[in-house]
Amino acid sequence: MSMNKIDRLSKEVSYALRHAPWEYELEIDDQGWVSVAQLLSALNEDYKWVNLKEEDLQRMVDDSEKRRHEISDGRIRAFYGHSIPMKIVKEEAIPPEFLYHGTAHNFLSEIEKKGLVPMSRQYVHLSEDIETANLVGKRKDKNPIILEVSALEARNEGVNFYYGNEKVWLADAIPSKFIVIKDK
Ligand code: HQG
Repeated sequence: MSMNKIDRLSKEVSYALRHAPWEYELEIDDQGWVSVAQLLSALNEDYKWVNLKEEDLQRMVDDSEKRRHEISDGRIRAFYGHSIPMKIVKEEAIPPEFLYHGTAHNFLSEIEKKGLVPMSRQYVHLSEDIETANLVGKRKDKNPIILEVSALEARNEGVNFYYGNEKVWLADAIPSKFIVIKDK
C-alpha cells in the first residue's frame, strides 16, 4: 500500500471507530474495541477496500504518521477522538506538569471564558509537546495559538486526565484558570 492509501484507510477506519460504528454494523465495547473480522467484512463490501486484509490494517497501524489505532487479539480500536454517544472508558493517569493545546485564533475568546471543552468529542485533546500541539492547531489555523495547560495542578484540583497515546492526552473540561497563552 502507498502512504497515500494508508492515509485514506486510516481516515476511514477512524471515521468508523470514532464516529459511526453503526454505519459499518460494528459492535463496539466500552473501551472502543471492535472485531477486526467485522471491520474487514464491512470494508470489503466497498470496492475501494475489496481486497483489504488484516495485514493491511496492521500496516496502517504501524506505518501511519500518527499512532491512531491499535490491534490486539483480533480486535482493533482508536486511541482517541471518539464522538459516539456511548462513553469510551479511558485509563485515568497522572499527567505531566504541563500539556499543550493548539487551536485557532477565533476560538480564543470562548476558551478564555469557558475553558477547554470537548465540543463534539468525548474528551478534550491535549498534546504532550508544543510541536504536536502546533500540528493539531494547523488543522484549524495556519498560524495556530498554543495554549499551555497546568495539567498536574488541574488534576490535583479534581480535573481527570487520561492516557491517549505517547503524544495525545485526554481530559475532562479544563477551566480557564489552568490555561495560559504560550504562543500567539
Ligand atoms: C476548540 C486530531 C470554543 C478546540 C488532532 C478545538 C487531535 C473550543 C476545537 C484530535 C472550546 C475542537 C483532536 C470553547 C475547545 N469554545 N472552541 N470553550 N474548547 N474548543 O477537532 O483537539 O488526526 O474536536 O480548541 O491531531 O483540535 O484525527 O479537537 O480547536 O489529536 O488523529 O474546539 O484530532 O487527530 O476540535 O483535535 P476537535 P482537537 P487525528
